[in-house]
Amino acid sequence: MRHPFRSLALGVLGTAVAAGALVPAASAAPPEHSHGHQDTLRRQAPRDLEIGSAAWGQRDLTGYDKHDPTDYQRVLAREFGSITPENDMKWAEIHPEPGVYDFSGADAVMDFARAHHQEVRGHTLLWHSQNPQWVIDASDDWTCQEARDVLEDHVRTVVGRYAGEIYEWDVANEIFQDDWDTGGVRLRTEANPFLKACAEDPVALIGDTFRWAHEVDPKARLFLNDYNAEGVNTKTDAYYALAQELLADGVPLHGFGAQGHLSLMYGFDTSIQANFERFAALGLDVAVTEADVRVPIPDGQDGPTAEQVTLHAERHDAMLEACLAVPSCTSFTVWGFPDANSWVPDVFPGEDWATIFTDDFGPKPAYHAMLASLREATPGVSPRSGR
Ligand code: 9MR
Repeated sequence: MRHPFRSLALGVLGTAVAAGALVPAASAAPPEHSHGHQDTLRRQAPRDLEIGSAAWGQRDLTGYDKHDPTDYQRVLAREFGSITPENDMKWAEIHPEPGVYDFSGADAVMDFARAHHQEVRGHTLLWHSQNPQWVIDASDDWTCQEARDVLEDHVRTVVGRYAGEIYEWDVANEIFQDDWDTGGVRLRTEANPFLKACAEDPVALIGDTFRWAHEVDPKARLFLNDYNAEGVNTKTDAYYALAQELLADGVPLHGFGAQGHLSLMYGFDTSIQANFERFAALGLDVAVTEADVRVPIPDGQDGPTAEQVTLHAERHDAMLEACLAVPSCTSFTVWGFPDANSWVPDVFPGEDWATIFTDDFGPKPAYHAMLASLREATPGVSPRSGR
């Protein structure tokens, strides 16, 4: 079903980009809410949908002073009802040495979120990337039991520390390879040190990781999460089969997250709603967990073109609308802001402008398109489900 609010969102967009071929540095301030409050994403979100952003506690939130917040902190508090620690809960940050945990960055996120009545999405417990050197070195010789012991201690310690305060956890992140990897779409039993040690039965390890997390934090909703997982494709087919297998085995799996890292270099897969619906039909929550839309900007081009700005907004909005259209979609998170804070320019030379705020914290047309879609979805009262 097509979301009825799409045309309204595009109407807002049309106005926003009509001003010129290239984008103004900062778009106009958001319109005032009818009750005199500033209209914000979190205020307009339906009651059963969190609108979130990634934030890097260690970099951007330590030393937070409520009497003297940075511009970044002000926007993070104002606009978002949920925060995902961009790096602070990853192994390399939180568990830098064997038996040594460093909670400083994660605690900074939790403290900020508490101060602003925000939810926190935990990220992440089982991943092939951003593991500390000691894990990489030790894993060469791990038996499966040794890998399990290390992982279990980590999961119980990290999830346990924040038990009751994290509404969703990306338990397993990017555990499937892509089409284009050697061997095609299959579990990452080479790149992921834990799955590698337990390559004989990686699904058992994945299931137990969810079980450990659930034991120490029974309230948290536990997710699988991946990129290139928006539409119906070979990777999401593999996730769908895995989800069925885990559920049949009684594993406390509660959700499927599509990261939503898009680029204007590629087309947009419109099957995201259909994909979400099939996971929802398994009884799972779904979420867009890391949305951003990269814009290719050739050398010498001064910012995105008007057409790129329109597409950047449309794709953010299309992901949000797919989420709004599926009652089981519980959160929509953008992967940080503004562009100066984004991971994109470091990793994709020639691509930029991926986030929804300009570097001086002006909301881009993508922000206005999202706000319009949320506004139409009735603030505070979800029209989507009876939950
Ligand atoms: O945004 C994160 C960046 O700061 C880190 O350097 C990077 C390390 O791999 O991870 C980025 O976040 C990733 C997320 O944790 C998982 N999905 C892909 C994200 C972008 O790489």
